[in-house]
Amino acid sequence: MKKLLALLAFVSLALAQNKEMRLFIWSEYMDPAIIAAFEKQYGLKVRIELYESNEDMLAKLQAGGVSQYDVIVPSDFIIPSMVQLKLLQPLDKGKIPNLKNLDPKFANPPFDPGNKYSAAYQWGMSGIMYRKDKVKTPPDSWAVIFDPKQSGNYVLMDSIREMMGGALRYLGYSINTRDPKQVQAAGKLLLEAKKSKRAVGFEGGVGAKNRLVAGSATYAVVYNGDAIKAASENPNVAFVVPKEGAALFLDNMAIPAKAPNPDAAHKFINFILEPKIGAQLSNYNRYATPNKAALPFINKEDLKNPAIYPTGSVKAKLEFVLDLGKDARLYDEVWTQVKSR
Ligand code: N2P
Repeated sequence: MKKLLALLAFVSLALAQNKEMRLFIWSEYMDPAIIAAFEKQYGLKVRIELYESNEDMLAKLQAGGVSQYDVIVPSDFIIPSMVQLKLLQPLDKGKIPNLKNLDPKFANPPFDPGNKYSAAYQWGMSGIMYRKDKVKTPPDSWAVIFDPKQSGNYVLMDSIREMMGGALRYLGYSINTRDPKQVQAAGKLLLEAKKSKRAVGFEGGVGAKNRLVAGSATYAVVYNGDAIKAASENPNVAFVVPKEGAALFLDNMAIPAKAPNPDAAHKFINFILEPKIGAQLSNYNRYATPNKAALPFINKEDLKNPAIYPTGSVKAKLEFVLDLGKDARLYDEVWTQVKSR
C-alpha cells in the first residue's frame, strides 16, 4: 500500500510538472499579458523566477538550476561558456518554425553559430539614467560618474561587462579589449568611482533604475528599456547613451540541459517569436526586437527613438559584448578587486 501511494504521488507530480513551464528571466522583462495568453493557448502554467545579471543566472544554473528551469534568457557573451559547461541543450528547430521570423542580423550569431542553442529575445544597451529635476544640464558623458570633479550621487551597475564597459569606453578603449593594462586602468577608475562619496552602491539594472526613480541618486547606470519605460511614467527621469559609447547586448532564449519540460520550452520560444507577440513584448519592455516580422507592429515612436534603435553616430559608438574565452579572467579578477576593496 505504501509503495502504491508513493508511486501515485510520483506520477501525479510528474503529470503536474508536464503542465508547467518554468521561466528564469531578468526582472521586468516580460509582459504578464503574454504569459496569460501562452497559458491559455497551451493549457500550461508558467512559473517565473527572476535574476538581475548573467553572473547571477549562471551561478543559479550551476547550483542545480540546470534541472529546474525550462527557459532561460542569457546574453550573448555568456552562451559559449554555458555550452562548454554543458548547461544548455540543443534546440529542436523543427519545433520552432518561427525562427524564420528573426532578422538575419540577429540569427546565426557569432556566439552561437546556426542558433544551435539559442534564439534571440530582445536587444538593447546600457547607459546613464538621470534625474532631470536634479541636474542643470542633461549629461552626455560617463564623466558624470568617472570624473571626480563632477557632482551628484550615482548608482553603479552590478554586472561586470556593462560596468567595466562604461569605464573602458570613458578611457577610449574597447569594451572587448584583451589588453591587461587597459582592463586594469578601467578597474582602477571603477574602484575610485566606488570609493567616492558620491557613490550610493551597486545594484542590478532594475534596482539601479528603482533607486533613481525613488530619488536616492542623480545618476544611475542602467539598461535603456528599463529607463525609457520609467521615463514614460515619471517626467523627472530620462536616459542618455553616453557620447563615448556603451555596451550592446543581445539576450536569447535557451533551454537548460536538464529542463523538466523541454516540450513546453520549445512551445514558449516559438510563441515569443510570433510577429505580434514579439511586437507586444517590445512595446511593453521598450527594448528593441530582433524579430523582423514583428517590426510592422512596433510602436512608431519607439522605432524612431535612437535610444532604442540607435542609428548613425550613436550606433557607431556601441559595441556588442563578446565572449573573451580565457581572457574573461582579466575582467573577473579586476572586478573582484573592485567589489572587495
Ligand atoms: C530587463 C533586463 C535587461 C536585460 N529588466 C539586460 N540584458
